[in-house]
Amino acid sequence: MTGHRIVVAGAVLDRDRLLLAQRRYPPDLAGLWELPGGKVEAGESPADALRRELREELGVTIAVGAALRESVALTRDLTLVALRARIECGTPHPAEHEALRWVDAPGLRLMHDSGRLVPADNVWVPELLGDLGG
Ligand code: 9L3
Ligand code: MG
Repeated sequence: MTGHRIVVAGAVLDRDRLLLAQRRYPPDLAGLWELPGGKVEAGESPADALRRELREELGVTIAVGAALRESVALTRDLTLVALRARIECGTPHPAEHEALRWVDAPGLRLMHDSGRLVPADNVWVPELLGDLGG
């Protein structure tokens, strides 16, 4: 487990909508849409890391909720997890992403079916569609 890192992503939900963010890097992911987030630092819980990342990336304060069921092995020593979140304070603006977009269930299905999501994030789509009532 030495050197194992967790990447945490936020399923930011507002009623029947989910927030997606368009990546700028690396080149193979640029232009694709993701649940925003980043790497958990030493001494942080995944929830702490998500609060920090979404403050840095979107300028919002969030309340963290339940984890999504699936996790994804990105590499041998990098695991991706997702936590539900709700914005408590602020309006999201893309400090590090190309753009942000709120999608409802049909919008999320369209993004998935047209291959516009970051591949790792596809695993969460069925559960998120359930959350969005779709
Ligand atoms: N990643 C995949 N899906 C996501 C997030 C937030 C991150 N929803 C992958 C992309 C990078 C790695 O995790 O390979 C680290 O993410 P970041 O720190 O570049 O956002
Ligand atoms: Mg990030």
